[in-house]
Amino acid sequence: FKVSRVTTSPFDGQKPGTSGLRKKVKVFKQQNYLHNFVQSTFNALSQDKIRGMTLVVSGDGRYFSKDAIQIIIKMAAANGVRSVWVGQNGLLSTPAVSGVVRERVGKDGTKASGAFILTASHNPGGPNEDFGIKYNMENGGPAPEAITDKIYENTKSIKEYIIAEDLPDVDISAIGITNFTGPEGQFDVEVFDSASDYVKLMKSIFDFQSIQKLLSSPKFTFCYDALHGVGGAYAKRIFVEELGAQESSLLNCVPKEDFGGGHPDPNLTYAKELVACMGLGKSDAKNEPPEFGAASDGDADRNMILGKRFFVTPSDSVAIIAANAVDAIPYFSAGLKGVARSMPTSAALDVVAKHLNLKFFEVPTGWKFFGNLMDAGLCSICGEESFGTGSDHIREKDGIWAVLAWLSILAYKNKENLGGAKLVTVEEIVRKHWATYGRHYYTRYDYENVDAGAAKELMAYLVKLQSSLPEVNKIIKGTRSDVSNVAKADEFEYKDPVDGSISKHQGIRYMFEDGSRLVFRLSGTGSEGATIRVYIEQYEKDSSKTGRDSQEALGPLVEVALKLSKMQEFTGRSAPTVIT
Ligand code: VG1
Ligand code: CO
Repeated sequence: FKVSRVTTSPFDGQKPGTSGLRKKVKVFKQQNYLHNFVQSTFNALSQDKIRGMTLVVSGDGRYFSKDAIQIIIKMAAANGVRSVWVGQNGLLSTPAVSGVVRERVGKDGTKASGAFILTASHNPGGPNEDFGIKYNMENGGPAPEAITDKIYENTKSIKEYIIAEDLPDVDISAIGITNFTGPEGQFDVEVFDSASDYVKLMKSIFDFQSIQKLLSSPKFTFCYDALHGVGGAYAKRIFVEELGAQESSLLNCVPKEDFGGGHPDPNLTYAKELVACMGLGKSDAKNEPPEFGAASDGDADRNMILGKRFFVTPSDSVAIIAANAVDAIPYFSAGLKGVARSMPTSAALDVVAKHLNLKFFEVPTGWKFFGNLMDAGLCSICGEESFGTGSDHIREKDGIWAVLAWLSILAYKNKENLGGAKLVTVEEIVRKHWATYGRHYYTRYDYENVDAGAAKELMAYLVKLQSSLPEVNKIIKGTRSDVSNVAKADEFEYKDPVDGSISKHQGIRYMFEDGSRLVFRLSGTGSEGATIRVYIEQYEKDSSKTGRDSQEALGPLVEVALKLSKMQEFTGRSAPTVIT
């Protein structure tokens, strides 16, 4: 093949957000739009990193992925990459990509040193929906801000990109290696099975035998919903073939380019089928719901955990996994190095860390901040309130890992019960956890697609208000006398304990005297308008009061949050679009 230089000019707004660049497919389909971003990424990495490297390119299989993969292969060839690794049909979950970068050994002992992940995660897919792309580094984790800032700078001044235009399209549906020769020598594309490496990794972490005993026991019933995301490419292999679950326990496990027209976000609003199957919400299910249910998002890095008629908040989930990991999961049997959560995530994990005397970190939203801690051996388990849970086995959050972690805990607690005794349920595990550690009532209100200007004004108003506590407390007392005073407020700023880098403007926090918290931030993953997120949290230590309905318990704080932020005045919205 030849290398062609193509003249181009910059596009506005190619700034990677919380997790890469996400835009409408129509935007990505503009001539040179994807090319500019890919070249800007190559230019942000050092030349000697790219020359001869092995690059992973795959994603959740959403609409436009196949075209994008061919474009990136041609650009990689021209930029001096030695090999491109592609999951069959372009499918690799985000956690699987991270695992492949870290663990997979190719022919002649080659290892990958970077990846383009093609996904807009939980955002819908299809010709009128979203596409996304992000770059991960040689540790398997998302590029740090220093790199994403550089990429963005490059997109603003790009004048040309290079591409092997005459390279034929590679058949990514067939496993195998295709060789090419370019001006600088060999280039090849290897298509490999999307699941094998990931399955192997999971088997090295969990005790599959004990999970298998649980899953194949007639007393235990199970349901997993991939929401037509890439999780489906792993579910059958892991849950059915390896662990003996019934095939009928898998819902929506055929990956689709448009996720069946749905919103592949595993929460109580969007995972409707699973929610009904588990007997939650307005369900008229005739059958007895399964003991355990779970869902993952488009790229299978998020998870939702449900018990029979019972929802486990993601903030509780990570705390409960951390509290039980050493006993229930072989990978952690030597102990945890530390735990971490994102700032808006509830403090349930903090309490566990304190009890177990573990190192603890609070980082800004987005997985990239956990990676440094893990690379430095400071953190084993971490999570976010946004249905993200994971560990240092990779450098991304991991939906199926979280499901296996819960199954491990259930298997451990029920070791003796599979014969005759009643099974310990998900709900009982959670309630017992609350009784031991106290409960963090938690909810998040999302105001999606609000006017970007109005959202900015609201945030600016809150930043200003935050600096005057007497003013804040006057508003609170005028709204609800039963809500305690704010003791401290700030705009969250993070100093990475490993490399000392500083991330500013990471959300506004109001911390109350009784341990309650209100957090406001703008989403960095949307593709249109702005999304305001309000995070509401209240701690209850008294074990006689940990059984209340969460929305009811949080009612007064919610009222205060809306009043403090003048939500309706700024946005015109009287209600959020999604509550989780
Ligand atoms: C959201 C979540 C954040 C998560 C990010 C990526 O970001 O709040 O916790 O890490 O999505 O998840 P934001 O900026 O919109 O609040 V995923 O599954 O979209 O890669
Ligand atoms: Co995701």
